[in-house]
Formats: sequence, C-alpha cells, structure tokens
Amino acid sequence: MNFAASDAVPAAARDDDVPLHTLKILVAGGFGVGKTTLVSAVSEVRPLRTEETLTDVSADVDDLRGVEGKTTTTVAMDFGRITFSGGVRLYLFGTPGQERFWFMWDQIAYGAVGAVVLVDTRRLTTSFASIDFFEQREIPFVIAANVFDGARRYTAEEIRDALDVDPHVPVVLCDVRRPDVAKNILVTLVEHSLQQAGY
Ligand SMILES: Nc1nc2c(ncn2[C@@H]2O[C@H](COP(=O)(O)OP(=O)(O)OP(=O)(O)O)[C@@H](O)[C@H]2O)c(=O)[nH]1
Ligand SMILES: [Mg+2]
Repeated sequence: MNFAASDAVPAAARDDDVPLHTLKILVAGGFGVGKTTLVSAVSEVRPLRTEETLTDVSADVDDLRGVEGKTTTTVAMDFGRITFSGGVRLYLFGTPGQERFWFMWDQIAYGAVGAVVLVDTRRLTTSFASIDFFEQREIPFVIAANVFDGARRYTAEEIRDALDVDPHVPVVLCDVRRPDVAKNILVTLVEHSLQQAGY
C-alpha cells in the first residue's frame, strides 16, 4: 500500500469509488506533549476535544513542571479523522496525558493498529508509561519528539538511546503544530504498522 503525506485530501474531494481502508490510530504520550495539537493539526473534520481548565485544585494532583504555561488539559480523549487518496482513512484517538486518567487507556486502545508516542525532550520520563503500554501489548508505535521552543536539541539516535526503544522503532523529530509534519508522522506509523504485520 503506497501513499504519501502530500496525498492527504479532504473527504469531499475523494473519488467515492475507491474502497476505504479504515484504521484506528492512537496518539499518546505524557502530559502536555502535544497530543491534542497533533490531532487538531491534521483532522479533516472538526476535532472532538475534551479540554478542561487546569485549576488550582488540580495543581496538587497534576505535575505541571516544565509546562507551567499550560491552562487546559484533555480529560477524556481527542478524536479526529484524516483520509489519504488511495483509500486509507485514519481515525485518530488522542489519549489523556495525566496519570489520573490512565485507567481509560485500555478502552481507548481497543482495536488500534498503531500509535504515535509523542515525547517532550525536556520531560522524557512523562512518556515512559505510554511506551511500556504499547510494548507490553505489542502494538506498533513510532516516537515523535516535539522540538519545543528553547529546548536543547538532540538527535533521533540520542532520543532512541535515552528512551531505550528497539532499533526497529522509528524515531522522528517534529513540530506537530505543522500539519504537513504531523501527516508525515502518521504515514511513517502506518508504514511501520503494516511492516510489523508482515505486509
Ligand atoms: N514549540 C512547540 N510547541 C508545541 C508543539 N506541540 C504542541 N505544542 C504546544 O504545547 C502545548 C501543549 O499541547 P497539547 O496539545 O495541549 O498537549 P497534550 O499532550 O494534548 O496535553 P494533555 O492533554 O494535557 O496531556 C500547546 O500550547 C501547544 O501549542 C511543538 O511541536 N512545538
Ligand atoms: Mg490533550
């Protein structure tokens, strides 16, 4: 199956004769790493977001170190959709990042063919739980390291070593606020998932 990020087209412009292959994809990672941003950047439908304001009450519960400027957080999930020409449609499910919502992950992950694990290189440990989750369930994943403003730059290999992920797991550096970049990550993930499944 061959498709490229530049092939992403609005649903309305698709040739309706092309059969659709629908795939469920997860967008995971720690608190404040950019999951909602990625889903919103690429979705061809108005993304479903479940943002709530971070309050003083949650300050004792949520670890805001490194993301002090954050004012809202995802409390259930994000949902979006993207269709590529050639008939591949991805349903994107963004997981909630904070520990107090991890109990939902199994339900959200049900039937997923792969996951994007976003990491913030200033706070790598916040994404460890996501990596463990997908490794244990043998769900293929790619690591997407968001290059946040002011953060020290690392190479993909340095990030791979720091996260201790297998050599076959793709690691990419990105800015998921850019739709073209975010689409490329999804293409990388689908290709990786197909390869892992033996296609
Ligand atoms: N510089 C930079 N900022 C980013 C990038 N991705 C996201 N951001 C910013 O980081 C902040 C947090 O992004 P969110 O998308 O809310 O993060 P999240 O992972 O959904 O957060 P939770 O749902 O609370 O876990 C937002 O202000 C984004 O604009 C990136 O690639 N580069
Ligand atoms: Mg979010």
